[in-house]
Amino acid sequence: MSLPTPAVHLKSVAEVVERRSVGEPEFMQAVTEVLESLEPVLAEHPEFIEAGILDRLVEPERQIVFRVPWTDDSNRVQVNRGMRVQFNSALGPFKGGLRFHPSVNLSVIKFLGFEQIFKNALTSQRIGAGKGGSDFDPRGRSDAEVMRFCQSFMTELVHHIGDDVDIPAGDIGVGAREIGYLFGQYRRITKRYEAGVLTGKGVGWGGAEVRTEATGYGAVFFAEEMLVRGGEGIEGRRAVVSGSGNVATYAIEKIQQLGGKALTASDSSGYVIDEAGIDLDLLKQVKGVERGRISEYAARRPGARFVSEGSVWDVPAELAFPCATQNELGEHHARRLIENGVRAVAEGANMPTTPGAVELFQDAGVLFAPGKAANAGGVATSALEMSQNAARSRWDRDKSESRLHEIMRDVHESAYAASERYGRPGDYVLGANSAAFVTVAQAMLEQGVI
Ligand code: NDP
Ligand code: 2IT
Repeated sequence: MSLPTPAVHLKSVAEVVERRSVGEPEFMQAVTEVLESLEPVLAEHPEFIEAGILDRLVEPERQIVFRVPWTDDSNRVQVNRGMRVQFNSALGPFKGGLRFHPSVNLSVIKFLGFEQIFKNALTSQRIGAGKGGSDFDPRGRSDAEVMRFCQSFMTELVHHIGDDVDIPAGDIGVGAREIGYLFGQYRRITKRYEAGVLTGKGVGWGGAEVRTEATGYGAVFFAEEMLVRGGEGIEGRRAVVSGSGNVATYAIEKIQQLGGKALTASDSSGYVIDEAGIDLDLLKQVKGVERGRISEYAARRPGARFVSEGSVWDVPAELAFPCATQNELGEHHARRLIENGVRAVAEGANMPTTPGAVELFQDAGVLFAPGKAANAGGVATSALEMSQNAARSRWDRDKSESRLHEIMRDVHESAYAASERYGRPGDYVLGANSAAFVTVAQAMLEQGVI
């Protein structure tokens, strides 16, 4: 029997995913973007077509959806939906974050889980891929409510995770506080101090140094690598950053440490522009400690302005770091950034740039780093946390950050090398997708049809 050509094969995989993904636009978007990169890879590796690698890769190994009942501070019963999508474990146990946000549904978690396969492969850390979360909205909830929610969520999730099985971590709405409550409940139910079952733990009880900072720092390291190839750098450059959570905060910190000027931060209510450069202590206080709105930053900072209309992408800058959420940077934003002379865009968030906007950047010669490469520093440092937990050891800050830096250099190098190999040097979308795919596909091939 003759094999279909790569183009025919890719089309048939896309058709199956489309048929199975009714009502899952984010998942379809993430799959389509990857499939569009793979024709030259399949031309080189017909054995991947023969083994049905892609047919299997687009279907999660397992999906768990469950009820999360809890009582609020007024003693009213609340019910949320919890889920965990265990997407692929060819390279190691399932690994990926948990997102608590009202917009969470299966399409969002599947897109994130699918992206995670490629991201985790790029880190070379021997981790498979999963993602989970809930439509629970932590905003405005007391610590006690968040704790009860996390305990209820873990009471079901405990059956599906383990340090060799599936290792969740944070994402939107899930940080050190939530990981602490989740770990406490896991420990209580299992009667085991299985430190490596969750990452992003407090540094005093098993968390890795620099895990909190790793995603944002890593995205800036990746941007620096792209710029340095062309004899440029971060120093002296104006940068726009969206978001004001974990990733955005530490992207801003690293931009400043490298001599750049981060001018903006945002949340779902609007953005602030601060021509003097964002005051990080104030940002951390307002968003991290007080869990307030970004407008409060401008209210307390002379010279800064809060803008509720438009977006950070209206602000002229040479570097752009989307660090909030998916599809937050569309074509009209891309045009504006290009008109204003943007040189590099690195995705701290997952899939923040729409496909049309990516194309505009690439056509305009703007360096563009997709999230699965640029934000891989977070999960890579999670894997370092797992190794430290397994060895009952603890690395200091310097070692942790230099290892992160090294990993981001390697991720950049392998994405660049694959972009050259498959004919479009500097196309990091092609490079990241193809390098990661070859790694996962080879492992799946060698492990048989499962
Ligand atoms: P946080 O919850 O710490 O911060 C999220 C930020 O994005 C907040 O400023 C939030 O604003 C804003 N935001 C969230 N949803 C929306 C929305 N629908 N519209 C507008 N703004 C929104 O999350 P993280 O910083 O951890 O995550 C940010 C992005 O980075 C996500 O795409 C995540 O998947 C990705 N990522 C995170 C990693 C990590 O280690 N944490 C690793 C790799 C990627 P508001 O306060 O108003 O809700
Ligand atoms: O999207 C991501 O890579 C994360 N939210 C981090 C996952 C992890 O396991 O550290």
